[in-house]
Amino acid sequence: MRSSRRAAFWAFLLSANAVRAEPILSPTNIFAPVSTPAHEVHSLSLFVLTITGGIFFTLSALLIYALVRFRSRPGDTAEPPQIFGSTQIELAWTIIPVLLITMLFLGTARVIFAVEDAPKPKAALEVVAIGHQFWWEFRYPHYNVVTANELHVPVSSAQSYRPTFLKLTSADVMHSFWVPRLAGKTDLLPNRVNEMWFDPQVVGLYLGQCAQFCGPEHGKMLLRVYVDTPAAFDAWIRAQQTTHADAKGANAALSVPNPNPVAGFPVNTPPTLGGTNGDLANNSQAITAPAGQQVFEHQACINCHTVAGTVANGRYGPDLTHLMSRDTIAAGIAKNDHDHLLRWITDPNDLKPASLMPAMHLTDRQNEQITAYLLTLR
Ligand code: HEC
Ligand SMILES: [Cu+2]
Repeated sequence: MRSSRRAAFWAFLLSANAVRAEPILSPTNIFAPVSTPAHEVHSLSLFVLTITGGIFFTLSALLIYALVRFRSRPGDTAEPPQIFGSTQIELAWTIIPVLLITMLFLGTARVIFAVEDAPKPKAALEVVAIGHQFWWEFRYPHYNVVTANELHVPVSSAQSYRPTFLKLTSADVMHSFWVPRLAGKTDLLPNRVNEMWFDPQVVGLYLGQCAQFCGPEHGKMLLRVYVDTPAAFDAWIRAQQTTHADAKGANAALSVPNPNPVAGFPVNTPPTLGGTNGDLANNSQAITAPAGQQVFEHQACINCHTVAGTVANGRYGPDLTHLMSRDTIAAGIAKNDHDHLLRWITDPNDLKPASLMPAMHLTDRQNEQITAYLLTLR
């Protein structure tokens, strides 16, 4: 056990030198950059580490030498010779640090300008990232696509250079976007738009984490960036652009049109739009997607969530239009499958205490029905 842990430790240290060594030990390994800004930050950090490490070892060696060489010996009672000033030493310990600081300054300034002032090519993909307590919203303004927590971007190879440029802002408090293998951190601030970019060169999944304490569930605000081949990315965008139909059938009249005149705040109780419905009782018992959609559209769910093409047009929580195209729910904390969805809807606090989605206190049957409906949102 101990030796295997030690082996893992050394393997971790070695990965700093063998950057391209596979497998990557951690999906957030800061020593394995795959995108230009991350490469720049990585090589700068090694440069700074070399200089500061050199200073540390030189000074430690001098200190140890002085301690050993000039230690007090038995019978040695004489005062050591008193030296008052040495122009040579004064000059040396002024000029050498100034040179070192100048090197550090120039190296850092070069990286800052290379990353911050990088021109935005015409082909660049634009994404707006909005931080929420405790999840991420991603908007693709040119494609009219909105998704949550799982960002999809195309790979940026020499043949098709397509970097991703993010505009970052926040809906509430400060957050910070950090996917170590792609780029340095960038804060998301309310009432302000920050920018960052990356050009991932390897297809794959890159993990990250909100890097600015933003409340009790900050630690469960994870980030997933999927770098797709250009073809896979286009297919993903096309799939995200489709919308769903409103609840159909006899009961549809209850949810369409939206009975509440105040946009965005439909009432939860269905209005009686005339005509009793024989099917309603039967339908409302079955654990089926249409029954689930009925329940969903008559609960407060639609005040907070959007399902494009239906009455659900809330903006407070993640867009659910293509919920099932995501691998995880609630910002990467749980697998997106039947059981976790059911647990989540029954009581979000079970999976993510202090999450800002309330437990809706529906019946078990209604929760099962809604889950059946959610599973159809592909
Ligand atoms: C008061 C607003 C609100 C209401 C009402 C609400 N939700 Fe949510 N919902 C949220 C928020 C906020 C999140 C994100 C929580 C997080 O990840 O921290 C969320 C997350 C979700 C998720 C996970 C989405 C993802 O991609 O991570 C699902 C599924 C979901 N809600 C379904 C429902 C259903 C079904 C209902 C009705 C029974 C409902 N919600 C009612 C606010 C709400
Ligand atoms: Cu956060």
